[in-house]
Amino acid sequence: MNRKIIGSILIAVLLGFGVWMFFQSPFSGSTQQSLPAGVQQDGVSIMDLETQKAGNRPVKTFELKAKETIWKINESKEVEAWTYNGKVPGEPIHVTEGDYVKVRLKNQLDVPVTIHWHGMILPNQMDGVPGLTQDAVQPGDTFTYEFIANDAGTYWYHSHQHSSKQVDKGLYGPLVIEEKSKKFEKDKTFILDEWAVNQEKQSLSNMGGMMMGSMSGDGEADTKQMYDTLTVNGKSGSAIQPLELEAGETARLRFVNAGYQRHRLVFPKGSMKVLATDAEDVKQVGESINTLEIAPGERIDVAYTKEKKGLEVIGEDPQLQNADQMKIPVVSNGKENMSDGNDLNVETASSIGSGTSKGSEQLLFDKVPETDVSYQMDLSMGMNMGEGMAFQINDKVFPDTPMISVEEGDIVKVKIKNTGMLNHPMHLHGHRFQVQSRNGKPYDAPIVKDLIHVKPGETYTVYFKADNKGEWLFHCHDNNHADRGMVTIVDYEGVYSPFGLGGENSNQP
Ligand SMILES: [Cu+2]
Repeated sequence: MNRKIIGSILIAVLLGFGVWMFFQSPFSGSTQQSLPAGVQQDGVSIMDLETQKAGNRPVKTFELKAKETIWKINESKEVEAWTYNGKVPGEPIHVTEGDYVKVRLKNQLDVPVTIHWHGMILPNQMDGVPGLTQDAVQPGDTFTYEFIANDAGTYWYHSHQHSSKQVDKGLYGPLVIEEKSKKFEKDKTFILDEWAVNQEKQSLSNMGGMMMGSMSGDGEADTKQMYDTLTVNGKSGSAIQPLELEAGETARLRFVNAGYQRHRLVFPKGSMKVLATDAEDVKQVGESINTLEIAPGERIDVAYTKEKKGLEVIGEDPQLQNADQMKIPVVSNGKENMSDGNDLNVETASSIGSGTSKGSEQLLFDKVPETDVSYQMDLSMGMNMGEGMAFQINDKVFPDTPMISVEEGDIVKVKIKNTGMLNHPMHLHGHRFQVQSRNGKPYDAPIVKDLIHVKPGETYTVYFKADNKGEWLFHCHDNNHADRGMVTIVDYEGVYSPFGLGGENSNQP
């Protein structure tokens, strides 16, 4: 072979490698990349699907300004946060069941943002997913979200643009839909999160080797290395605002995990009952637990009774990293001694409620339904040349992951299996699913949710009805994983999305 030919082969190989690298990086810069073919063809645009109308419902209007804020986490820690209305969590949105909600988003940041209404069953074009249900809202622009607050419960909202960064920086807030007649006079929401304050947030690009070396087996190796500070409603340690309750008084406490790490909250024994998970009421089975495990993106409501006078504490399981930073003091008259938050003792976990075994009061299906569509979802980890770790669905990264193709009215079965080493809280937009079995063992009492925490080695079978036409994401809510590929789309036949990834709007779902 002469030199010329060898040279040409070399160039061809390098070019091929370059092209391959290009396609390995789904979200790089302003490169326009196509959604899977089925999403952008056939039938009606999702923008022409029916939206909701206020009619004679009470209209509740809010304005959320996305802006940068220096946020004080406690006396010694502050961060450059991105916020809705200058605080972390963002402006609370509290409405009553049946209200018509209008939220005007004004973007005062210098990056594009959106708002996704996590857990809400709403029209597709209000779902806030850039590149799929809208274009990202550009700096200086506004966008108005409108929907009916149909189903009482605990929800939250967050940006769905480059979420691994934007939600991490504080772009989230609570959305609470109250029942028309409230069951509890006291009602408080606590949003849990974690931050990288004293360290640069590490990238999963260079974490692979390190992580393998320190696998702790709890599926949290990556987040534990990435973050050093835990917060409750944006505050850490002794800066966390106490909950005020009289002895004997019961309150509804709504917990939301806005972070990417699972948390385990311990309550005084016998003080707590779970009321709802992901806005669905659960059965009261008399099982006594004093510990709640909350997955990233998940919501759990409890009824908590302060048993005694004096100080009580609800806090992170002391066995978990940085648990001291996540303690909610419960006080009666504010005179309790808690000058040093570190003196607050958290009881030990005696029994762990996973939130998935109690069963929902209202089921989607009375018995295991006949299915029209079956989808096997294998969650795995891999490496991408030059990109570091990849998080895959059926060995592919988004947007190359196989879609869940449905027709309106279909009953869809999804079997989710985690073959990797990290936890994956899988969240479905615009629908709720019924979790029917875990590791092949059917639940006596199935549970209805929109997020299921699938740990290494676990398999869950869930069912949902395709009754909300559109293009919807089904993805891991550890957005660091979603960012690296663990995303797919529930694609309805007969509709298409007129939007696209990247492009001049830098859409990055
Ligand atoms: Cu994940």
